[in-house]
Amino acid sequence: MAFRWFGEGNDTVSLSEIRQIPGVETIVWSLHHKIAGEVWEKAEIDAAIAEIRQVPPGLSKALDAEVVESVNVHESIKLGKTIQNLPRDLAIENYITTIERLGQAGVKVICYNFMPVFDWLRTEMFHPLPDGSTAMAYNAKVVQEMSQTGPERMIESMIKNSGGFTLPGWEPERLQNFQELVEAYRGVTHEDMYVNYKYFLDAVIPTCEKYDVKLGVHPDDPPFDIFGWPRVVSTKEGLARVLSLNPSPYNGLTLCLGSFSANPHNQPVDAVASFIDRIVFSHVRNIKHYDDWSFTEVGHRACEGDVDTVGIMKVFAEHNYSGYIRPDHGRQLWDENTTRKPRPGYGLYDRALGIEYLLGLWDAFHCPNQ
Ligand code: DNO
Repeated sequence: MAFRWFGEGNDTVSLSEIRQIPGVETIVWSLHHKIAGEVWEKAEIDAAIAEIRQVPPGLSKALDAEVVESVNVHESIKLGKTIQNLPRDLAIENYITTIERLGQAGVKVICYNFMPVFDWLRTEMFHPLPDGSTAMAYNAKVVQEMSQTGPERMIESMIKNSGGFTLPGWEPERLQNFQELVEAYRGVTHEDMYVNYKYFLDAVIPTCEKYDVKLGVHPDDPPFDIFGWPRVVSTKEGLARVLSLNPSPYNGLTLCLGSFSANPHNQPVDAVASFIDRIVFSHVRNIKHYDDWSFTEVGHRACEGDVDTVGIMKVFAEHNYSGYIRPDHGRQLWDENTTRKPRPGYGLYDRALGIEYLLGLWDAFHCPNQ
């Protein structure tokens, strides 16, 4: 069981608090100041891992640093050409060096995504729920309207609603030459994206095998095309296709069930069962759909929303799944929006509650001796 932490000074949750959540063994971390395409320096990696692994005097529970989320893929790789002055092959070379260094430092899984231009997106970060808590939400009408008036409004909206944090995937440097990206994606098809994706995987997977680091692609969030840009990791067929682009077990999935389920046609329990051997990391959470493909995030319990988190954990437990799982996007509870002011979706309380729910299901369904 893992817990995402954004680093000292970049997160309102502390490592000491995470250490006290029963069952958490691994921290999901990243060098959040690194922009896509940049090489991660060995000294920075070692310092980040040492900080996570350090056990305070008098305590004995250690935390690992085996999962990185994310090493972002530069747009030149997705587009198969030089973008923002970075040639694709140089971006890939830098990615390979980063994999090597992370592997040497003991990292086992790297999560990444292959979404064009924008990473995950929501239209509301603090949407009020009926019980007084807040959660992130996606209003399809708002996005539809922005498609007409200009997607750059999405950048303003994400930044304005971020609670003062730089949100992962929404770093200003990444979106600096936004118009160049918009031009570059004009006419790019889903098929083009798969061709470029295969080129990337074939180049990096041998290094993953050599250094024993598994790559896990995060599904598009939300899993459908937005602003006319081709998203290729959105459906069961899309996930299967990505896995078939390179058959190595090191080409895996970060199956985020909340993201995947935002397309109401997707079947999360079936996806876990179908891809279990290639899921290297999973995010388990819940959302509630509205009939126009809008959704709100909700608590992790199955009956709170439309994602069968019980069925999901049953499949993981019955298969004696040995990859990493983390809770995801909690609600903001117990006045934490005013007292602790967390990153949207990444407060302490609801993710801790979520973990205990997921572990309860795991313990109920898991038969280690079978
Ligand atoms: C947001 C996250 C994303 C995710 C990346 C994976 O909360 O789900 O930022 O980490 O898309 O590369």
